[in-house]
Amino acid sequence: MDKILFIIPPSIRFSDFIYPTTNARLKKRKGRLYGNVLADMPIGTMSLSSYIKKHLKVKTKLVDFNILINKVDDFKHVSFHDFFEDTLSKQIKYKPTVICISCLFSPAYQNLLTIAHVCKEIFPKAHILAGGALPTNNYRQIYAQSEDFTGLCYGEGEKPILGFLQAKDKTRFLAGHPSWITKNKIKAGKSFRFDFIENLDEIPFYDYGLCNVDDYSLSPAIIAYSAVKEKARNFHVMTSRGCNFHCTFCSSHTVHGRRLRYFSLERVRADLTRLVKKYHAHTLIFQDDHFLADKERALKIIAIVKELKVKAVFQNGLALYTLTRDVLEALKDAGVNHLVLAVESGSQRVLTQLMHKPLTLEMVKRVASDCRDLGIYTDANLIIGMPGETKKDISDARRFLKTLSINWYRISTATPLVGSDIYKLCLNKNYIDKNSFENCHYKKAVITTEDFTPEYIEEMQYFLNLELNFVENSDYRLGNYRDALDGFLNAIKAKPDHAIAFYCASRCYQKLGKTKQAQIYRKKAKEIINKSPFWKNYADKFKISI
Ligand code: B12
Repeated sequence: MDKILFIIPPSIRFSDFIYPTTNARLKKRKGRLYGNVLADMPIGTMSLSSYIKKHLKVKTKLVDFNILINKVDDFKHVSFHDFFEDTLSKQIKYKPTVICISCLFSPAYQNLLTIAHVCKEIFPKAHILAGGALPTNNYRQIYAQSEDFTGLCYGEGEKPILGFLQAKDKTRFLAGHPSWITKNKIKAGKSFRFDFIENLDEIPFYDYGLCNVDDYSLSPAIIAYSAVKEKARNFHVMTSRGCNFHCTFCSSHTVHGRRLRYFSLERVRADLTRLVKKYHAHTLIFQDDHFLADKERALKIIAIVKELKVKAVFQNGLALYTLTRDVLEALKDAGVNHLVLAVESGSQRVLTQLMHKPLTLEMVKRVASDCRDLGIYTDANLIIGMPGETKKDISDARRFLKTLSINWYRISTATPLVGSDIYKLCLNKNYIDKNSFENCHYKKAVITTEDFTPEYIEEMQYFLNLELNFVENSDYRLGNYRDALDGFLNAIKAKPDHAIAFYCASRCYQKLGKTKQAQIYRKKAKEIINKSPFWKNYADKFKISI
């Protein structure tokens, strides 16, 4: 019987973990600061495990290094290599015959290679396989740098991995299967194809048993959702695969294709019910790339959520053109009071010509005001620094975004993900260094064009954050001083020297009639601005004089 060990590499580079930058969500442990890693339940791995178990008698185990590094209070290892070796040789009493590394994120690239190497030394007889967005797109580079892999999977892995496990002659099977990438096939100039499951119902209920549920409330992405107070017992679900849009910054289609495939509604009902009734889920976190692709189906799923009286979060940002008033009302009615909106840019030219999004600024305005009207809190995702974007585009976007009633903006720098259209464009135009893909985590700008430098984009990213979320905060503008204040106090919690947040909080206290508090916060803002050239610079830029 095969013993399979699933491994998720840390999705952060060692240097960023040990020496985190200020915008990389710092986390305090025993007084030290480490890079914070988001760790959601790994749906791909849980799906592979349940699919294999449906067909074969195997044992499976998961080591999710994101969870392990989040749990450590004081990281004593000198490198991730040392940490992987220690964990896999001493702490995990499991001798696998097949090791499956799942690597979705670009910054995990070196960790993938290191883990494979450590595994080869500790378990020399085991087959080492890998799949996910990185192996699918970077297989040439991986094989150029590593001798440790038996095979890399192109796209989704359920059918390829089952075939591999069933095969008596593994080498022959790998040679003949279109989704398995091997060194020999690359040398022979072969190309690779997806081997998808068309009817997703063939995949059994995900193997949630691989995960310790409590571990996944340590740092899931919903920590950032102010409207979801209960962060424990959240379960990640995905009711469809694929996305039919052509957003130039996305790489998801390289793994899942553009055609949508679905779980049937009966299956969705059965799985969600099981999660709520048997697993006591408080929150269901939908990870679908395009949940609203089929509106009727989406409305039925929302009705199931309502029936189950469970919280639902749509983490990936819902496509605005599908958020008609009736959909928003159904979401609100089902208890959804916080949405992430995939606005991406406030410039029509950037949206249409550079991002290829079928979205108009009128739609953005309408959805933002409908949400405000219905009492749904909105976070909008924005990307700045797309190849081709000009300084004028950024200032047009600013002007428009300041008129919206979005509660909070999450501003990222454009990142050329491997497999995305902008990656190819940036390489062709020499806008990026070919090895910079490992830095692609939306916190750091890496693109240089005729119009801007990465430094300019990072500066604008922070400036826009201060302008849209603080100085020109929509809740403040609309007289919701209590809500605005909550946002500013949260910012102070995360960054205790945030002079602009102190200043904005003082304005709210003043409006709320709490003059004493207003004075205290104003005084604090003044102290910080006088002490810190960093904050003095921003105070000057926003013409704040105290
Ligand atoms: C959920 C999700 C997250 C979760 C985390 C997921 C997790 N497990 O921890 C959260 C919300 C935290 C997240 C955050 C981010 N994400 Co994200 N995320 C996703 C999303 C939407 C779904 C992932 C998923 O569950 N897929 C469904 C399962 C079924 O697919 P899968 O995991 O790929 O697994 C299948 C195959 O890959 C393959 N496979 C996988 N492993 C293996 C192993 C073997 C051996 C084999 C044979 C096969 C195999 O088979 C699996 C089953 O079919 C994907 C897009 C997508 N649709 O995949 C983006 C995606 C992975 N994210 C992406 C990005 C960029 C980010 C962010 C940087 C975004 C940001 N603005 O900050 C952050 C950074 C996260 C971090 N490093 O800390 C990119 C990654 C591209 C890249 N090269 O880096 C993707 C591809 C989306 C995109 N825009 O292109 N993300």
